[in-house]
Amino acid sequence: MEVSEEVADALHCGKGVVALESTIITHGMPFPQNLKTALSVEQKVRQFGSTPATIGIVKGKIKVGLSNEELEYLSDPSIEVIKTSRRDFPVVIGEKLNGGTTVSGTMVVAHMAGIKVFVTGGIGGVHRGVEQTMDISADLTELGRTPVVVVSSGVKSILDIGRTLEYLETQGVCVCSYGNSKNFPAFLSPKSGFSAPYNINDPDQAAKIIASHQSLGLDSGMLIAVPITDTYTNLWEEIESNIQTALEEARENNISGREITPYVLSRLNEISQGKSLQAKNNATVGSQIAKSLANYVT
Ligand code: PSU
Ligand code: MN
Repeated sequence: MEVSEEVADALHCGKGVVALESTIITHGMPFPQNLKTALSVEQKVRQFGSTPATIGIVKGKIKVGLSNEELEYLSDPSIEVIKTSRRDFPVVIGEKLNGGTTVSGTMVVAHMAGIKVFVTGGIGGVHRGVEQTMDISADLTELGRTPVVVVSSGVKSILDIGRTLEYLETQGVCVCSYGNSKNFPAFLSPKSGFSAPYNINDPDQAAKIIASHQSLGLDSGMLIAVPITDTYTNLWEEIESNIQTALEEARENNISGREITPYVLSRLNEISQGKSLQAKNNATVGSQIAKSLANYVT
């Protein structure tokens, strides 16, 4: 594992550090939007007082704090990159391949590096049709076993949101909505029809709760769900019908396993616009939380 100088310094000085994933770059968005979004998310983290640490794997080396050149390299659609969750590390590292780390993969590395807060757009969840496929994202079990706080928008509506929340409860994950309501957000809507068990109102309250989570030594993670703040909400109904179409298409084309999330998302252009907006909004909140946590813990 190689930690960049900037990130190592920030960790050493007890500054706020925010981990960022790279699957969103390698398997989440088309070029050049992927690179642009990655850079502007890092910029947001800096603007609100913490240090960004984008995590990924370059030629078998785990990087904590990818340089701009490395970000450019991984963004290039012509190079081969493996979508890397916990299960994929042995092969990606052993065979010296490139890896875009998912939420699960990024949590594994963030924890190794001592980073407590991780910001992303949306996490994986229980897929619709789980009764047939048993497709439950490794992100959920990772949240159950790795003590990292994940700040994300609500779960995408390509997933089964109710079952995702049930599964997080089973895994012992503390789930909190962020802002002024207990509504658990869906990715492009402030409401999913489900409630989060807890609500957090500001960075200081988040830091206080995270600090007590840490002092108890619970091995599980936490999920802080930030609702959308913008006007994409009105795309909601249109997106729902597009999701149905994309899921049917995926079934007809026998797309399953780790290919399903990137496939369905690539069929939904509206989500792609919402995505960079959400990532930036979450980066703002996550940076403030990490900064506040740094003060709290010292
Ligand atoms: N949700 C998105 N965009 C993404 C992902 C999820 O809106 O790019 C990625 C994240 O990296 C997440 C992963 O961890 O997909 C989940 O994949 P799966 O459903 O195969 O577990
Ligand atoms: Mn899956």
